[in-house]
Amino acid sequence: MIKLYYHPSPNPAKIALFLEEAGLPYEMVPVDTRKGDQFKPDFLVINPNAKTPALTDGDVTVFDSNAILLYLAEKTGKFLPQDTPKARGEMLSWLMFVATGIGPYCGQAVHFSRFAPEKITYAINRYAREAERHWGIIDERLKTRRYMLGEDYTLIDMSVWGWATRLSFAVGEDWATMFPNVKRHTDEISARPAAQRAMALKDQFAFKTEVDADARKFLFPQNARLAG
Ligand SMILES: N[C@@H](CCC(=O)N[C@@H](CS)C(=O)NCC(=O)O)C(=O)O
Repeated sequence: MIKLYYHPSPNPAKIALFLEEAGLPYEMVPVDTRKGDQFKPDFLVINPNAKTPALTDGDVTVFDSNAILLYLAEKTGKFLPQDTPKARGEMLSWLMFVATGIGPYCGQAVHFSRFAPEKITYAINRYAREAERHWGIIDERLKTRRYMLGEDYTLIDMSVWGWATRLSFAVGEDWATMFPNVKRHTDEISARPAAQRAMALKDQFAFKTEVDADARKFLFPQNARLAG
């Protein structure tokens, strides 16, 4: 049985969506990152990077959301583009674009605007504008295509959807006006029954919601070095 190490946040959401879309049986294992579960020795064996999501499938262990999407797509043969070098090159480019651009810039935009102990105008602007620039590229692509790779719904759409559902948090309330094609794409995916089931996963466990002083210690352990 596949085990999904899950927290209700953007990167694990992509994997829950894939598992639900593919109809793969799986067990959700809660990792409450606001309570420090990501640093428990048993979890660090699965993901030495101490982040969610991670997945085990028998004796296979995979961590990092986009690696997991590719693993599941290759395992099932589902939600992949055509098996040609051209289509595979396109798929890999967009998967890495999400992994190295969308995810990190949205994450840092949220961090500096909402969680950093000091409001640093330069950092807030740098990450917010870069997050916007990356979403602008996705929006432009979706202007002429129903899905990221064309007419077929693939793992790339699921990868984009993870952070798209948190865009108001990452780039602000007017995200839908700024990125109307992303809005159309996100709404279409969110309405799918599999996405509804993926979004309901968080209700199976009482995850901590407060980002209080204890949670900050686990989420931003490097802040301890600021004290001295
Ligand atoms: N590159 C990783 C990033 C994973 C990540 O940052 N996960 C967040 C949730 S979206 C997390 O576990 N945060 C808790 C922490 O940083 O301690 C991926 O795509 O899976």
